[in-house]
Amino acid sequence: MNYPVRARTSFAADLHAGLALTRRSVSPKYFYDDIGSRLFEQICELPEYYPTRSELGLLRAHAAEMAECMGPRAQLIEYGAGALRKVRFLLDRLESPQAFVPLDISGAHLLAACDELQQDYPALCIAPVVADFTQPHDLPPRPAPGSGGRRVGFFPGSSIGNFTPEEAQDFLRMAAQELRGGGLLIGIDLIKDPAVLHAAYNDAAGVTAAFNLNLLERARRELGAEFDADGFFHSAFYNAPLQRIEMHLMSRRRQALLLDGVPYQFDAGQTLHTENSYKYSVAGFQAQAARAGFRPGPVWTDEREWFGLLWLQSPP
Ligand code: AVJ
Repeated sequence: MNYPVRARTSFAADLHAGLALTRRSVSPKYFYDDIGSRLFEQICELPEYYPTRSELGLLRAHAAEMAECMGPRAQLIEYGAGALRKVRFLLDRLESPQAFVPLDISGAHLLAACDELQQDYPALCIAPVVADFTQPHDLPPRPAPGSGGRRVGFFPGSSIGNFTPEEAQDFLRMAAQELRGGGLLIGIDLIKDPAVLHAAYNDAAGVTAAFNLNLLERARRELGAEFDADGFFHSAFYNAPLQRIEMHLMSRRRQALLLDGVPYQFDAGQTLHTENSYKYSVAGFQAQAARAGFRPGPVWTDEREWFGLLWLQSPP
């Protein structure tokens, strides 16, 4: 795709490229500047947003069984580390882990979270890697064959839901290779009543709307984008055939958004697609993981079967 302005950042470049598409879209990774990250933390506390609470409940209740799957002396890799809150449930149950290796694209946040974790786990060897885990990345060497430990992965939060089925397959293939001889514990949001999904992404307090709209506000702050503050609104709905929540920023009227002097015309009702959040069935996800080389193992779900944590074994 060709656009007339030399972009200053990948955000600028990706936003230009996404705005030039017939179906305008931008990656949800651009939600997470400081303000967006704080808004996401607030989303996790919302009464309507069940995934975080459901997953924490599963970890609280079953971390010992999950740690059992991972085995003694594990080298634990976490994909997309965030605040490192959830992994504590595993660390509390793992038998003599060799190392904890959190991967995250945001170096400052990752290192701050590691400092905090180290204070509570002084004996733990923490080896953070600043990297985009969807791209080729370095890891510390695998546990030595005689050490009795395996390399295992943790990918909580149903973050895989942001990936298209093709991207999810690429990630699972990469992980199955990287974790061969060990396995992966992964959180997925399950298919459920669309009314429950709708409420989770259209909360009454409007935090998800603010989170979505922050993407444009960020473009204004960082890139000097020009548009009417009230010209766009939050739109989130369940696309049942594609089994995903879609979030969009919808234009209220015919207007132009100006980025680096380039006018992008929006008609009334036209949208910028900002996020997909795919929902899975346990069996459907296990089948996809099997195609990537994993052997499905134990599954933990809450009573309502709204969220799942799945153990996927990766053969040597
Ligand atoms: C962080 C991708 C798991 O898809 O539910 C929450 C992000 N977007 N509310 C999700 C999100 C709107 C979240 N993930």
